[in-house]
Amino acid sequence: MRKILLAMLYMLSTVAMARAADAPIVITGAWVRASLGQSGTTAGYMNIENRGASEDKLLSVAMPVAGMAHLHESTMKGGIMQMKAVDSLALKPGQSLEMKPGAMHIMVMGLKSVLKAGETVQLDLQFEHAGRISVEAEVRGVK
Ligand SMILES: [Cu+2]
Repeated sequence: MRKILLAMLYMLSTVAMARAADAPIVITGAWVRASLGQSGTTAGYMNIENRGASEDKLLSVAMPVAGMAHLHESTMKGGIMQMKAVDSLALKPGQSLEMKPGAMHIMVMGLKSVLKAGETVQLDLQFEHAGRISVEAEVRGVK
């Protein structure tokens, strides 16, 4: 099932490639988890798609309302969830990446204000070739 889905996504992105040659990197569904109490830490998620003809690389992330933001990956090791920092993220032509809880995410630290569900916050992504892309991320409550 997963393989079929991936194949379908690949076909869709190949079709879209011809139409969006001027926007090789497309970010959709960006959201950030609402603050938990006064905690200065949260996480952000999004889908990144490379519709271009060459590889691109996400080099860094930043959030104006936070002191720091890093690419992180969560993995399960012996039943324990672990997180590690990811230096950069390469996306081949036609490749999409879904960030989600328990997988790749943007670790946000040092929040300067409490993030409430329903608000939007800006996320800045720096790509090797596409340059800086800013997106509005929706703040969603903890489920
Ligand atoms: Cu993390």
